[in-house]
Amino acid sequence: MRRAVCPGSFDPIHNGHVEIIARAASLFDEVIVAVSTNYAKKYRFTEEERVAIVEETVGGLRGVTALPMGNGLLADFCKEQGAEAIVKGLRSTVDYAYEIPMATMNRHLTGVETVFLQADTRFTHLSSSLLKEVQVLGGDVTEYFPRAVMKRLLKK
Ligand code: COD
Repeated sequence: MRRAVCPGSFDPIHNGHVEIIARAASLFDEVIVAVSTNYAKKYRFTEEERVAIVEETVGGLRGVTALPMGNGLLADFCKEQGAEAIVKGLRSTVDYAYEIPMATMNRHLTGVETVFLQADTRFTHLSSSLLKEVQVLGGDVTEYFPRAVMKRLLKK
């Protein structure tokens, strides 16, 4: 049984995330989407809401579940969950430069490997923060969010 973790803040999950999670699900038997919370940061959605939205959006994919991760170490979470790999999406060389030290540190901490999937070109310009900003200012972001997310964003 090959198990991987897709970690992130997912505040909220967008179609770039969904695409990476779906590809991870085709490579691994089980994928845990780990919803992380840095207690020093402000979020649009609570951790509980983010987990519920992720579950509603990708919980129907084979082998995919969502779990809260709090503010603990990702490497420890992976060990606790028996995951051998972390799967992340890379949008650009900026992401690459940011991710490599974390991947190296996570491997040092518990031996967990990081697998990088290149982001689909339809989504390389997306981040949750950019999308939230555009949505709050009245821009149309419907093509970038799953329907369940759009519904909740409009309610906020
Ligand atoms: N297309 C494809 N993939 C994307 C896109 C996109 N447009 N945008 C983001 N992604 C992928 C990336 O792989 C990203 O890592 C993941 O989706 C989640 O994205 P975000 O923005 O929700 O997540 P971040 O960057 O806020 O998440 C950072 C982590 C929570 C993964 C990181 O801070 C972490 O590991 N925290 C735990 C504490 C820890 O262990 N720290 C020490 C690290 S060595």
